[in-house]
Amino acid sequence: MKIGLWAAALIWISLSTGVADASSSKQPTILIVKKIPLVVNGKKTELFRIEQPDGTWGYHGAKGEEFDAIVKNQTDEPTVVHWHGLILPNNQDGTPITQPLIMPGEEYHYHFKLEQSGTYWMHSHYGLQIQQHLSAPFIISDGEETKNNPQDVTMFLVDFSYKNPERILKDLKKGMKGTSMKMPAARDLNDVKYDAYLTNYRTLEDPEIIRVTPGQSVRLRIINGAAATNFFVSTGKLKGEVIATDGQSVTPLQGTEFQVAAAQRLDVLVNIPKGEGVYPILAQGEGTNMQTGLVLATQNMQIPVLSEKATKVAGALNYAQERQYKALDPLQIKKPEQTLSVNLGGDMAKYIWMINNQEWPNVTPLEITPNKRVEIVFHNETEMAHPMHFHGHTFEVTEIDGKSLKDGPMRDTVLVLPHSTVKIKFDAIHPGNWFLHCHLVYHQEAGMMTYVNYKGFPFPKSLTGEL
Ligand SMILES: [Cu+2]
Repeated sequence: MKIGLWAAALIWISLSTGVADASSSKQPTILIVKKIPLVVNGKKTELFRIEQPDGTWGYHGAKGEEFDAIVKNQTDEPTVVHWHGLILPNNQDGTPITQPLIMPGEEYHYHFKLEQSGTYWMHSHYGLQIQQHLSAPFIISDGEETKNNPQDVTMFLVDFSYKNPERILKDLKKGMKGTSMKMPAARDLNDVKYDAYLTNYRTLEDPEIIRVTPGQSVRLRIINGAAATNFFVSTGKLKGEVIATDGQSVTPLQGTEFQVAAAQRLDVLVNIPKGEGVYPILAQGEGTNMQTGLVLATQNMQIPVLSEKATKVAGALNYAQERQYKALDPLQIKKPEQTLSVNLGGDMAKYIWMINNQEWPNVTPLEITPNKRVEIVFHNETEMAHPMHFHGHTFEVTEIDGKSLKDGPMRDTVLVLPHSTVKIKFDAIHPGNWFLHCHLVYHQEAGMMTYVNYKGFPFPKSLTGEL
């Protein structure tokens, strides 16, 4: 009897440690923020990188899983890492209004459930660090991908300058327009004259080569992580099919050239034809002849020399594609119960950018009522396009310049062209204080940022002086 109890106790102990092991065996993922040396077109430089201890760049998870990660700041600057496009509790958003900064040598623990699937990204929400690649992919699978088993290829686009970003901003404020001395043109596509564009940290001089199989399909997860550049992405000889905008499924839209504004993502399916072949996927900055990209190639193909200069200068992004996207899972039909006006203004000569005539951080938050259908009307009074990002929500693009879209795309970042009006709607079901800002980092830093406060939710401590 005694032995029996003893044995039972042993069994119970081993069972309970077993259970304890199971729950604690999944250690938090470590995401290290560090600086890495890099050679861009023959010249040494340094950029940030976010990677796991085994070198995995960014994060790959599955819908429904817990994201449990410790961000370790191994740089000599404060930072804070934002999970762009994710639905999450407000205190997990990774911004200076939702948490303290992560100081050099310190770490911060994030923990939330992955509610969505699709292509997202992470990036610094502090200063101009996004210009120096403090960013990485955040890919969430939903299990459906395996159906047709497309090969997954991430294409992370950034703009690059050897110049320090603080210097770039100073020069912009002096009216120097990047490295050239010309005065601002009436309508401007680019504030900054970049030295290169990178795809997955590489230029076209030494692009990433992805080996593909004839007859196989490839899912390009295109992430525009640029600080201040909108891109046209060309699939060249391959017919492409957009299947998601900002991680949200759309009715497949076919084409070979796709627009992707700063901070937006596009998932594009391409089919590799039978037989051997080389298929460069190129991204050209609007208003420039500069391009970047990667190369899909079958096993035995040699890679041709690719030029960083396109044959002609690209024009400006427009609404042609935006009007065609149809969300597969739009919001339920409901009249807006609250409408917010968001006027985008500024003074190009002084390089001041504003929302409703206010410059961050001197802003009155936009207040919304919980559980209401909310509409935001963006009106751009300036000569530049602004990719407007709203944190912690996905919204439906419902109207462009007075023309309504039926089942418009679901997004977290919408491009608002000069002198145009764009309407979006969403359900106010994620209480908190959520940033709303232009994703061109120099506009954001020069004032074009505010936040949305859910009525009754305490204001950010970092703004009320309590932190
Ligand atoms: Cu802007």
